[in-house]
Amino acid sequence: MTTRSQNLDQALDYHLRNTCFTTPAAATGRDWYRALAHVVRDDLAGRWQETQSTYESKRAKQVHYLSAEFLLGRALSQNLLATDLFHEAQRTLEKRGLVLSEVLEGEPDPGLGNGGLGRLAACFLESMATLGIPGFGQGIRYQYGIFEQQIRAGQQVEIGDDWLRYGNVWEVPKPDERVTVMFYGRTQHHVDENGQFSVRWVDTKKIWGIPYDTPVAGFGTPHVNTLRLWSAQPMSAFDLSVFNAGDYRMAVEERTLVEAISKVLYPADHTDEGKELRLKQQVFFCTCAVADIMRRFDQKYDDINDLPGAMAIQLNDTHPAITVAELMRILVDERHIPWDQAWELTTATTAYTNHTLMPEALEKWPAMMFRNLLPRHFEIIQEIDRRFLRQVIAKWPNDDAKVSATRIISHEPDYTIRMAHLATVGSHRVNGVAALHSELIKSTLLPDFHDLYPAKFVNKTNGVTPRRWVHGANPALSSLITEVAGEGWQRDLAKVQALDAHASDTGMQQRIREIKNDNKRRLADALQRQHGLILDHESIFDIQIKRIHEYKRQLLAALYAISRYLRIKDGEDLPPRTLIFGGKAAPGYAVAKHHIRFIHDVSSMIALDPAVRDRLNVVFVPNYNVSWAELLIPAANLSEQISMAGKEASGTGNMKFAMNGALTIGTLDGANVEIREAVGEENFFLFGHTADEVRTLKRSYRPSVFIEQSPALSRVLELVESGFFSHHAPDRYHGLVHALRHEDTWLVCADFDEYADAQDRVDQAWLTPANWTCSAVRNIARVHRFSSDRTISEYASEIWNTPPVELNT
Ligand code: 26Q
Repeated sequence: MTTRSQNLDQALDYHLRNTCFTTPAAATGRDWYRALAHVVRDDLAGRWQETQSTYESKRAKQVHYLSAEFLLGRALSQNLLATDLFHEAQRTLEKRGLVLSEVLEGEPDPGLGNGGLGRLAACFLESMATLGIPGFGQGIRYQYGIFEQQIRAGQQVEIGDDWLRYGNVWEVPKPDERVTVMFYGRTQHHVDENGQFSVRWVDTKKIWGIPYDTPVAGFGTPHVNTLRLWSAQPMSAFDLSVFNAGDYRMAVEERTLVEAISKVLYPADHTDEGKELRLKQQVFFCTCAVADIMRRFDQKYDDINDLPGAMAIQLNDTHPAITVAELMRILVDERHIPWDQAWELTTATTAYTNHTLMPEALEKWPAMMFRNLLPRHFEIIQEIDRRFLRQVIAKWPNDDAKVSATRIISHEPDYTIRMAHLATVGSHRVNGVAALHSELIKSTLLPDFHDLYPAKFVNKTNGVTPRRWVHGANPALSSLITEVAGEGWQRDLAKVQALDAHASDTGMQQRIREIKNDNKRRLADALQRQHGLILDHESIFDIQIKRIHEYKRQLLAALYAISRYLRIKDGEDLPPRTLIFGGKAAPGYAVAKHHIRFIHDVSSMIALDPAVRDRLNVVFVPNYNVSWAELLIPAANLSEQISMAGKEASGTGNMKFAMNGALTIGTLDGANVEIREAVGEENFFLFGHTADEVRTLKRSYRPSVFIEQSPALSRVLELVESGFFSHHAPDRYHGLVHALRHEDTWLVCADFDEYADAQDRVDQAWLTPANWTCSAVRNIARVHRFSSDRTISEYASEIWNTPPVELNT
């Protein structure tokens, strides 16, 4: 009889020789990674096929989650856990003198997303697989993911992320399922012999969409779902019959233009530049997804009225909103369904999630650009708009202001298509991603739409997968939870509540502190190895990791660090802190890049001061990504969630930190509100103006009022102005201080003193370790609601109507 471990060892040997074409003696680290990944892939293959054929044979309703971003993170470790091969792999490699954790680092971190929205999509796919819901991700197979961030002389430098360089073990190309995508051309309007009006879209430019499938393994279940990412390819390879050298060059250039569509992820979050290539990306993957969905539908159904019962389409923000027009085009033009019926089917199938209230992130396409690229879709949107405005006028007769506020194709100041309006009108549900955010959508972002269709608007508070963010990232905590709560908590996070009763036990507290300290050492080791950074693991690890954005207020934390520096210089006895930042700035976002430089300059000056550096260390972790998050979050004592209230739709890092026993310092923004309710206000450091107060204050805000009231903030601003942090360029931060004194759009000055007070409460709490650790345990035990399983169950029952499917095994 062979054991699983003998099998694994043999399989590893097999792939090393026959997939990597090497030998155990000659294999590189990357060879071992590739061989092990193939072993796990083989283990998934049968279950993947079984899952997909069961979904088909049962005609189970499918969810297609359309997203321009899937920020997956590394797969091997998660797939080892899902297949229950992790410990076998560890033992097998150990016998060969290798360390699994090192082999796992041979995998590139696929960064096909910018931040929260993309990572949420990845958590959702994993939860759908774990819950046995027939979920499909549909997106773009970017050849280049989010840029690699390097720091040179304190400043961000972007390097292209050629993540497919060494191949991708997990993806399976499906060229037989390629689809045609059309752009440009013109429309022809006909009346056929039966008097039937019809439209043809002709003279189009056609390209291929080639699907690549990645397995998404459920945890503790045989279900394996599919993420399907589309790659753009020209229809014809260049024409070899062309002898003319100029034509040959043009044919090659043509190929480059087509391939550009899936070449690179736009590295911006919350800014819409209205670039044609991005519009093409969106059209490309929506067209592919809709064709794929209709092909799957046609295989099992022949009555088009069954569509909403067979398929659900979830739009991850407005990036896939063109789907509404494309589905209408297919139904009306290609299947000759009457408009009203087609509209019923489209809206009953589609739902839209909004992820941001930031005005600059709301997508608006110039109407002329759109009409040129998609003449037929433009006509369809005009017709949707015309019919929608009839409803607006019926509700608000003679109200031109309502018409211009709500119309999909806006006329003022210029002709643009407002994608949030299209998505809202074209969906049967519109959801926000935290309770506060969903209220703000109704009251401020889309109030007229809410008046028209109140029942459309719902809330689905975000969640994160405990498999990656606790079980995978924090194995020591995972073992402790299993000891206390029993097996199975990974699939039923509510079980973790069992820890709450032990929050005051000294034994439990000792264990929790040891785990946290080990995680802090693990992080410190990695930072020393990779960046030469030295961290004091006995200090408070105070971490702010997220995209660099003014509304997220990294600047508030940096200014506070300066205040702390001054207090330590003054001889105050403050507990040692390590303030850790990580995050990328959009390459075109000059202010955010300036903030990165500021953090580095502050960090350097503090590090130069022997009187302070043992008590305060400011660290910037370069190239923050999912892999770094997995090291940083389990090591945090304090989680910084300090956005200006009303601006962070939800946040999901906040949830990951709390699950790993960090306490939060935060504003009443996004999901912070619900996290604080869940953990108890005594276990959360609250500060700052509320969203309502922000609105009122902003009417007549003068930052100088707050600066004058605050000796601490005044000193900080004066020191920055003095050029102390940039000796060789003393005016480097004059603009930054000037903006704070005279504008302060993000209320950094107004919230500074309350933030500093909250930080004082953090210090006080830290000085009583029993109380701190008790709060940490309460956080771990009480945030089970923020599992993405809970979120997905709500989407499934309240939006999609997709029950779990049992496999016939
Ligand atoms: C749009 C047009 C052109 C270029 C870029 C964009 C663009 C790209 C990404 C606009 C927005 C985004 C990303 C938004 C985002 O990540 N929002 C976050 O979503 C999370 C998941 O719901 C929330 O937790 C965060 O609060 C929210 O900021």
